[in-house]
Amino acid sequence: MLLELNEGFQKKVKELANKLLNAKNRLVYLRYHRDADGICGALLIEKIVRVKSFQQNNSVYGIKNALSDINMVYYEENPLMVFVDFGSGEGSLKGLETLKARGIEVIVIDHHFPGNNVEEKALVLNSRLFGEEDELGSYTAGWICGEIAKAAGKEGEEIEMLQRTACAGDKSEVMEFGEEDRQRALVMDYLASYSQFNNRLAFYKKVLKDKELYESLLRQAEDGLEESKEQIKRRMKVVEGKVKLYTINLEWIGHMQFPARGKSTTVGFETVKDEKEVVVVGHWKNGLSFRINKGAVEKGFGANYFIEELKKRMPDFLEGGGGHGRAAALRIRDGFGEHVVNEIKRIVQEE
Ligand SMILES: [Mn+2]
Repeated sequence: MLLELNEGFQKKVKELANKLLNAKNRLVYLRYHRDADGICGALLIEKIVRVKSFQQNNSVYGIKNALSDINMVYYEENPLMVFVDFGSGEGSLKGLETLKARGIEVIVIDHHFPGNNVEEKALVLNSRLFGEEDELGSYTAGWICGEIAKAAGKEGEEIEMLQRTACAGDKSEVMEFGEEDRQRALVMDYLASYSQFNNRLAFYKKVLKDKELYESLLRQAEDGLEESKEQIKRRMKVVEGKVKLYTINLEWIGHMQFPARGKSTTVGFETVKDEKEVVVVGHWKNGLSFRINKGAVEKGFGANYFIEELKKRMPDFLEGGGGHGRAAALRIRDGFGEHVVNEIKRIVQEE
């Protein structure tokens, strides 16, 4: 089953709890990833300290983000930035470095694959930094935020509920969750995909409390998910080779649609994950997303293997991103998604 997190983790949790408790007189500027895990994490941080919150629609924190944020807090004295469920990967290092150069203090709470020496750029609590095992990634950002809230002296069923919802959203087994948690996560993912409205945390809170609104959104989200499942199944193509490779062209899903492309890849993966050795690649014109089952990882076909191979074979096409064994995302030079997918097919088929 799951790995125990060590003492170092607990120490970091406590440190961040204190940092947030002591930030009462600072502007705390919170950015959260646009999915259930990110939203739950943000709601949990908000229990510790008052925040000004913004949804992050991109899982990479680039220099553009950093410059716009620096402008946003330009006249603030000693602001504290908190990133939840994104921002510690390789692609975010330059963004973090830019904030650091400006002297802004940044906390990053994440569980995606961390970039090299990211801890030198910010105060990072990423579950993957506490060992090599891929399962560490199951300690999601929302779950970690719940632990920080508890360490800050907050308690109650709502904290557990938000942690369970975060786990349900990311399909993590760290906490047992039920049907209601799954539904709650679905509603949040659904709302988050309409991110052009720049949803505030207050809005998510309202939806959770307003029964009628919640029920109506849940029905819409369930319908949307059913419909996309059918579409995704129809579009899955299979290549037999050293492992079974399923590809899904997700070009028809816009940037702001539900379910988002990464989650759509998961939807496709769910339908075939029990086969022997399976690699699922969802792709679009400037990116792709890997979901890989245990059998394929054990055979040596983890996401990191594919990414390393692609870097060797077509370095000019890859723009960043990353991941580990079972899940990863890649940004690709605009228009070259199809080429990269063809190379993945080659990798699977060649002798
Ligand atoms: Mn997450």
